[in-house]
Amino acid sequence: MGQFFTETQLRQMADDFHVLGYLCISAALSPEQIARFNAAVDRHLTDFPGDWISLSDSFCEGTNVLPHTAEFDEAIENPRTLEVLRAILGERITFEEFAIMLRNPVENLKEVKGWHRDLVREYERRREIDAVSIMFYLTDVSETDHCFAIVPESHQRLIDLNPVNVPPEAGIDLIGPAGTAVIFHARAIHNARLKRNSTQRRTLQAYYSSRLDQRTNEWTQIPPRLYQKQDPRLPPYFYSKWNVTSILDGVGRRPADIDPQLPLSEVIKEVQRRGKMKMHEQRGQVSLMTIKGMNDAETTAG
Ligand SMILES: O=C(O)CCC(=O)C(=O)O
Repeated sequence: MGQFFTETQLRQMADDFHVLGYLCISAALSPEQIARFNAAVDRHLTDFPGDWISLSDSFCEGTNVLPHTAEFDEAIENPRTLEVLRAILGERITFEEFAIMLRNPVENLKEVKGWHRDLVREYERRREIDAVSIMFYLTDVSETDHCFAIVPESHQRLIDLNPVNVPPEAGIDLIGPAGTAVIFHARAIHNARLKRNSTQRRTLQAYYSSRLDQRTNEWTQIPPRLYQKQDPRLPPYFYSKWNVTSILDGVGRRPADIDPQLPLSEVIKEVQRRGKMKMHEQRGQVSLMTIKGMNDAETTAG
């Protein structure tokens, strides 16, 4: 018996997740948590402008925020959703990464970043993708707001689906009020569907896995405050990967040929550009020039 859900409910949620590749949890955050996280985002925008990366007209992301603030630890450890994540990933669940995402109102809806799988962009390496993400909505996401869209079952039954062949209008929009959480498999094909009259959408996003020997990315530092924490309510290996140096070869890793002096924001943009190129090269229909002109991207494991 969990604290928030019964064993039967947890098993059902885990089963649904394994079949569909995603799960929506309503009221995953209380109104008080939503207000507090929104205030923390406002503070972070003011106090740490250097943590924010603008990746497209709509998309602004706060990366590697944990060394600067403890205000989002509660999202990573949120008891209600951690119970579900434990049912999905088991007791070897480890924290991987965290980011704040802002999706701003935008004129150009074509800048949508496109259907993709997270972590690794090469289609033939899709089976290496083995992580689970949670996205908390800090603002209402209605029919007319930019939303997270997903192709159900594309992590498993439809694993042979290539994101570059998924039509723009495919998939389903996951809308819901502030406080909703979406848990999705990083291998499931997903996208940001941009809407013309959207208000600013704010989300917090974290990734978890059950691998102890490899991290999904090197952008999120896990500070001593977290890895030294002694909290019996947390899973035993939760922050154990703070010093793991083996990083999955993908969009979470600094390429060896990149200038070591390049700021993190530029490294992430370049990694995303290359990831996008790899994804489209496989289709062989998009010229190098076109790809170079694409300025939209995504960061976390995404
Ligand atoms: O902004 C969104 O809804 C899409 C997020 C995304 O693509 C990702 O998490 O990889």
